[in-house]
Amino acid sequence: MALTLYDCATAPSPRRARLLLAEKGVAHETVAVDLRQGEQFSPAFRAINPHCTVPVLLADDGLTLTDNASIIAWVEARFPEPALLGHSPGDKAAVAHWHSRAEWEGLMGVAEALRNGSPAMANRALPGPVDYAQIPALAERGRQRAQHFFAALDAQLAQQPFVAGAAFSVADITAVVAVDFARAVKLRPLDDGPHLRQWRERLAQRPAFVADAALMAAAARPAPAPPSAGT
Ligand SMILES: N[C@@H](CCC(=O)N[C@@H](CS)C(=O)NCC(=O)O)C(=O)O
Repeated sequence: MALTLYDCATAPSPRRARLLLAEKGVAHETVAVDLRQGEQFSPAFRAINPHCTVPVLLADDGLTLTDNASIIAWVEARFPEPALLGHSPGDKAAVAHWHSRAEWEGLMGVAEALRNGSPAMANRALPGPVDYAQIPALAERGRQRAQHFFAALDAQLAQQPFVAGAAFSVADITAVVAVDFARAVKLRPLDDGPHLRQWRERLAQRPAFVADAALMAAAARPAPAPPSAGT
């Protein structure tokens, strides 16, 4: 089965799907969607995902998954090992709890702060095909929610090596995406969280994260200048 991930190397949500596929070792093609140029609103992309967001995962049998929730559920069912949603009932519950918090308090807190505070996101307070006006008070509330989550995460990581227990899971993926995304609103959770910092350093050594860091660094580099005549 051939899979295609619609991705954007500079955005947090598709990074979750990218890390999931890399941790599972699932081969796939990648199509880059340039969110800064508004490619998500093009007729061609709307035909794939009318919600105008990435990630999207397509399979050549016609399966189209247009958000992380469905991508995670399908990838775990189709490629069960390594299990990233937990093995035992207790593990699954712990992963569900921390994954939901990482998404809702961490990632959404940072997104709320950025999307309601950045002049570049005026009228784009929520992703998707509908424009929503910013609510400036949500920018500060989002920062507070994210900060409280990062403090809780640091306390959690003082007890165990990974966010939801002894094993790496999707909770680690979403939590680390939130931690790294916090830079966008000038939060530095690693400075105040020694356990968070050690966990982040351990994750950085995983092959999936090494590859991902290289990809993001390449995306952040300015495009090389075209060769000038005579050189
Ligand atoms: N619920 C979606 C959210 C996806 C999402 O918000 N993606 C952002 C990138 S981080 C996007 O596509 N934004 C397009 C826009 O802002 O117009 C998921 O997690 O899959």
